[in-house]
Amino acid sequence: MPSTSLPTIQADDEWSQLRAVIVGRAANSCFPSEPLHMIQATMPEQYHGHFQPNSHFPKYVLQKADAELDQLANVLQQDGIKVYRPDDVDWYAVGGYTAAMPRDGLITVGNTIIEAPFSWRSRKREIDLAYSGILTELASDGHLTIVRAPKIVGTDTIYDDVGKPQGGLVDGKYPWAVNNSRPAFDAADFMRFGKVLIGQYSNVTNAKGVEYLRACVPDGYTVEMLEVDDPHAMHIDATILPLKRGLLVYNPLRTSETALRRHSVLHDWELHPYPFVPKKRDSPPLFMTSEWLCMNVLSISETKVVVEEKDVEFAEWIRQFGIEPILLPLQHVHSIGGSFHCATVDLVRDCGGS
Ligand code: ABU
Repeated sequence: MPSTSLPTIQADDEWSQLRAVIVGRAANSCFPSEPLHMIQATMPEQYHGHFQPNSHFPKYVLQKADAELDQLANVLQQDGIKVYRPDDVDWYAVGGYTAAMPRDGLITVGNTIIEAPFSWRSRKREIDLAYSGILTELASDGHLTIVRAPKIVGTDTIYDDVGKPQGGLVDGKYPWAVNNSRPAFDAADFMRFGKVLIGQYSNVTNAKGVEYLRACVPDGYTVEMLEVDDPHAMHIDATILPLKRGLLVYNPLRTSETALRRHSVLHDWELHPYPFVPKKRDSPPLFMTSEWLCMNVLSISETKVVVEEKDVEFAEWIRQFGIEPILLPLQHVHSIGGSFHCATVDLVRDCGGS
């Protein structure tokens, strides 16, 4: 039964029954233009040449991606979930990227929606341009706090030596593509486990960004950082996947049970490494991500999860945990940068007792 009224904004985890959600839009998306060293650090090598100023994704990708997102929105609405869609933006005209990946820019923590202080210059206006309408509408909920990202006045200092190739090991570690001169994070570098958020440092999330997030979350919430072994790290949502309370799947190429057990909230959880290496797909091209996107699912509840229809191996594997996979197409959205988790922001979940 489609629902019309919005319950109070509140989401504390990734798995409780979903009641309201933002579903992104693909129209007019452009390849993000960032300094070469950032593209080298985060994007698949064979596609580096695409990341130029004002370079659209192929038209067929955007058209099919929007059809996929519309279908997702319809399926969720038919399940009684209230769906919000961003405004249309001409990303070419504004030198921006997309409205298809709202998870990167917004995170609901309890009754607070926090806007990410993006490191990418191509994303600085993304929330203003595409989501102001939604945020204004939601602000009429008297219980909601919206924390907008600080505006940068003058030169952004987040990149060192712009234009100069960077890379190579420093003290045995790969340096991240951003420095720590101002707070920066992408919201998709964090997952919610009740009153605890678990995140990762990455090529887009720095130490000041984590401190800033700690200052933004409501009282009683804490932010912990997971040890991840991934020089290309950008977003944690193909590295860990809490499928339901007490059960987490992880990408064993990026993190480990030892690292996860350091977080007391996971102390008594079942932790399962995904045992297969997902198959690579070239068509449509995965311009911006790895094949581990199969883990980037959207949970409707602790027993129902939306999975990409070609990820049959993953879908069958999660059935053993009592989870019913809902198979939907999203491969053209994958081309733009993410799957169901990236393409959505949950606004309301029934999280009592998380
Ligand atoms: N936000 C998508 C992450 C994809 C990946 O880690 O490969």
